[in-house]
Amino acid sequence: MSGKKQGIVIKSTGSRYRVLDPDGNVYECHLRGRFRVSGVRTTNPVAVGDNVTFDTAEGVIVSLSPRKNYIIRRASNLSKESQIIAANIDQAVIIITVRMPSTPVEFIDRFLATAEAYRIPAILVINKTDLYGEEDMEMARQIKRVYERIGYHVLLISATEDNSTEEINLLLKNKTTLISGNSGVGKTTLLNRLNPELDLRTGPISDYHEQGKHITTFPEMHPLPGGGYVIDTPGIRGFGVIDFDRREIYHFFPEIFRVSSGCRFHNCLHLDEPGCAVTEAVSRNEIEPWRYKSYLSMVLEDNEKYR
Ligand SMILES: Nc1nc2c(ncn2[C@@H]2O[C@H](COP(=O)(O)OP(=O)(O)OP(=O)(O)O)[C@@H](O)[C@H]2O)c(=O)[nH]1
Ligand SMILES: [Mg+2]
Ligand SMILES: [Zn+2]
Repeated sequence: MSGKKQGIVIKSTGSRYRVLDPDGNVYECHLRGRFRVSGVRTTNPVAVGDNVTFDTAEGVIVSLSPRKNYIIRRASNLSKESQIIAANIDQAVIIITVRMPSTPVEFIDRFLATAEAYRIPAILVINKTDLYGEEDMEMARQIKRVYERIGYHVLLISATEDNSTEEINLLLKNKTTLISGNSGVGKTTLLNRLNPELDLRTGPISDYHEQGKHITTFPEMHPLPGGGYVIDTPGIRGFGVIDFDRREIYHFFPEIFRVSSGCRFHNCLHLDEPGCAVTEAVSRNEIEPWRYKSYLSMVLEDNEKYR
């Protein structure tokens, strides 16, 4: 006898799907031949975070509920196919580290701009504070000041220490949160801390390269003990890359957008136009110069190397 159930997709590899039902049972499912989702051509028509109806006996996903949002990444530059990283996300956490490995601020800014473009609220988490010397700590505090001034929530934590994850616990409660950040910053370690039952695999950092090794290979959703879900993602690829229209990028830097209404030209790109309120704000230090630099690099540069 076959029964139909509602569930949420917690893992999607493109051919196999793991589905969690409301009672906490997990089913291995697949899609039947011609399952189509209108609109996007993707390598995985059903993604982590999708709400689905599935047949428990056959392990077949039969229908997909409409999505609130989803994040995509192009499979490769030339390919028209995209991978859906996750669907129905309430917020994103970007984990960065000042040391072991050190995250370039430009990475933070690209990530935050992408989250803005998707209209997904982002929280910045600076991890591994237990490893920081005085200088590293000063850098961490400066990053915190800069991004808090823009309006982001910023936390300093150490995922390996008991007492520093209470605040983040509260922020994640009852929400679906995408966890992103470069390989080795401690995404999976943090999830293990938040839900010790998970016991997920984490990786060593090689001292030589100070880089992680992409231990997590597919996005995967995990329940939190207090309610809510977190989606662990593989390294930098965790967050989708948008094909930004260069004329729109300033919309995704909130502090730049705020002052841009004062620019003389309505189509100002904030490069070197006369009467640009943005470059004036930068010269008065009202906009952090590194943020403006990140903005410039996104407008001027080929996005290729960030894919
Ligand atoms: N000292 C210290 N080490 C940490 C902390 N968080 C993570 N680590 C270590 O950093 C290494 C990498 O952690 P992971 O959790 O595997 O990193 P990840 O971000 O999941 O990496 P990928 O899955 O490759 O994207 C592991 O050896 C962790 O033990 C921390 O707060 N302090
Ligand atoms: Mg990981
Ligand atoms: Zn301007």
